[in-house]
Amino acid sequence: MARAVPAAELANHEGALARDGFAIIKNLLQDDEIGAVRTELDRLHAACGFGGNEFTGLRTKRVFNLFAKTRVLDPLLINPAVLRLVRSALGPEAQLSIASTMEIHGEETAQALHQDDAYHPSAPHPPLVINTIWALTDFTHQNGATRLVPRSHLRQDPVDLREPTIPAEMPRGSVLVWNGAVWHGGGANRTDAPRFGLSLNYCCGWIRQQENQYLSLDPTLVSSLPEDVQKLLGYDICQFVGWVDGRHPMRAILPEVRARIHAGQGR
Ligand SMILES: O=C(O)CCC(=O)C(=O)O
Repeated sequence: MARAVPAAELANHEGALARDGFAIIKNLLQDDEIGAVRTELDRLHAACGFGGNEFTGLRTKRVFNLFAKTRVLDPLLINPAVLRLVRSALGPEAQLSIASTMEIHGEETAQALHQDDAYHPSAPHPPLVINTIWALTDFTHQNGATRLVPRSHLRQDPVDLREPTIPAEMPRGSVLVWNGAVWHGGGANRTDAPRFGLSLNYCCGWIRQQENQYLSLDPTLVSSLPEDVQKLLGYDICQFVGWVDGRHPMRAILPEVRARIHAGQGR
């Protein structure tokens, strides 16, 4: 079971996320939970090569579409402490945008600073994306901890890409939560051991998800998941956005309803 974070600690993190653009919740996962997640992600990494360019990382391994491939991450997706921070910024209808691993191997160079909500045309703007990276190894300056420019989500102009950053150092089992408008990047790994991060990136419920969860996930699989997981994967209505032929997406996902809709017979 993940650590239950006391209310006062959570309130501090919420303040830091709004003020500095990021917060670190330390030691959320116990060793056995980290072990279970790592076993599963290592299995998925077995067939995975390094990235194809400097941005994705010539010495970095990434696996995407994780919720189609394993159930071991469901408890992390709905972790109450993380969701409290995510929802404090994005509102109650926040959803997953993209899930991926980021395993930075030795000799990787620092990734260019960037924003995760760079598609928005102006700055500063209300929070649209809250990203998280779960540390499945310790994160240190030496091994490539995510680097951030604090408070850069409040700026109007892009940062100088050589601007000083701070490394999000944290023990394994911790999670870094940051506003997608904060300039950040993966760090250089100057050690012999990989730095393993799991990124669960959330966005407002009315924004298009970075990873298309409707085509990425099999409808039969989605129907079998708990309701809170379905909703976070985007199978929900956000105000008046997300209907399927006048129905809630979870009604329309039923095979007989899908068949009628696709046959043009509607609901
Ligand atoms: O691996 C990290 O620490 C962050 C990577 C990142 O920001 C990205 O790939 O967009």
